[in-house]
Amino acid sequence: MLDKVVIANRGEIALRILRACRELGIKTVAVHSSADENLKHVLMADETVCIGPPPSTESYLNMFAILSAAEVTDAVAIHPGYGFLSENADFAERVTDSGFLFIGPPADVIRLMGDKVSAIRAMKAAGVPCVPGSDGPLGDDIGDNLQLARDIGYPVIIKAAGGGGGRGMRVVHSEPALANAIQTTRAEARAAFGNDMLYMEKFLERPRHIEFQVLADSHGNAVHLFERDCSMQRRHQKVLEEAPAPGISEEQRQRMGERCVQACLELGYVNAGTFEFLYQDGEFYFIEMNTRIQVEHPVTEMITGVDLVREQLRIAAGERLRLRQEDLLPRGHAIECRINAEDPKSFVPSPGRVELWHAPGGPGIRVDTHLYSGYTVPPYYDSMIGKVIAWGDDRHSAIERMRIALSEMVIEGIKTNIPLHQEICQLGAFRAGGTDIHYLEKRLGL
Ligand code: MV4
Repeated sequence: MLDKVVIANRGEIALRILRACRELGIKTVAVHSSADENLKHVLMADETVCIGPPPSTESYLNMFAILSAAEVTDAVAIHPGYGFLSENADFAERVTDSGFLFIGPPADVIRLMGDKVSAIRAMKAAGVPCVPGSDGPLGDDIGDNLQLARDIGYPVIIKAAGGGGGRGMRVVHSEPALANAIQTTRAEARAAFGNDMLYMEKFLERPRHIEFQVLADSHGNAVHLFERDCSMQRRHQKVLEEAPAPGISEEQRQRMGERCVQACLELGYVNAGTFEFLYQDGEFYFIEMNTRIQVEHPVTEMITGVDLVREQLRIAAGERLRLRQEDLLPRGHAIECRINAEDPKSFVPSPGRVELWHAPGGPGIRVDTHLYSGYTVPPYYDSMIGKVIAWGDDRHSAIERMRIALSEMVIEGIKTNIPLHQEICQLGAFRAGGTDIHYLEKRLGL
């Protein structure tokens, strides 16, 4: 097993990684900004290194500082968590070139998936269904682009190859708007990503966001761990996730999972990964692949019993997957509520001192958080302070357990979005299941 791992992240995921390391007997190094000396995992880690001032550009995004910390502590591997440098191919490359293991896929696979045009091309080649679209980058000939949009059928969506997660895209409803939309999106993409490559897809108007979890080892073995429904979102920020996705047949789940596994094998994918799909009118359409552990990984853990972060560490250590596809059976239903330090109505961040914290509990309740009474949530980072996960025999029982857990939870001193989650759990459309990606924003009157 690995001897010592640098945890290149903060908050709940850093604590989650630390716990997985402990279980495997791996020593931990917490690297943190000067604003994060009191983070729970920093207090718990075997060693700590301050890597810079509060702004993440000077700390959690500072590759040299993180690599230096790995060197001085004699660590063997770096776990990037999610966000920050987790999907930065140049970082992965520098990690391995410096003689450390990167706990994620090879740098060239991260790079391939980071370019959405090449990602879609690879998926199509592997037999994964994609959105009808341009099959490559858009050229500058407006005549060609008009013909392409006509063939696809309006509305279409123009996306930046370097974008993803909601950045760098524009919907076009009719022919007269196309030329301008391409021009504007290209200029934005050049400024934001230093890459002005664009592609075009049919715009799906009422999709759900469903993603498949995979694990692949470095010996050519891969499994899928079914899907999550992440449709409950606001401004591209997921609010609540669940597994399995309501209303997906066992046959379709198996078929899509198998295609994702096949794609992993063809890509030379290693470690944990997620295939993101839009799902509409009974069909799946691949949009992007995430090459990291995700915030919402616990719902998959709850229905499969697999510790995904432990698997990431084992895979990075060169172990073979012990999981066999035929042994993986989804059991029950899990829901995750992301708890943010923010005003539940205006969504304005609400950092500050947590005066009182009481965790919910009971059968089927899991809380992933770095919160403790007396902890001060700093203003510099993402406002997510934890996640409550409820498991039940079926979806209804998971929702009821979640409602009780939310009502038990006490966080005083800062505002949180717990009231929003309580409201969602009471909504008829949510309780029925299968709401689309626009449901929450419409419901909130945005
Ligand atoms: C789309 C789409 C509809 N049609 N592509 C937004 C984030 C990025 N991952 C892809 N996104 C979308 N791509 C086609 N062809 C609608 C979205 C979209 C979305 C997707 C997933 C979750 C939330 C979303 C919110 C708005 C738009």
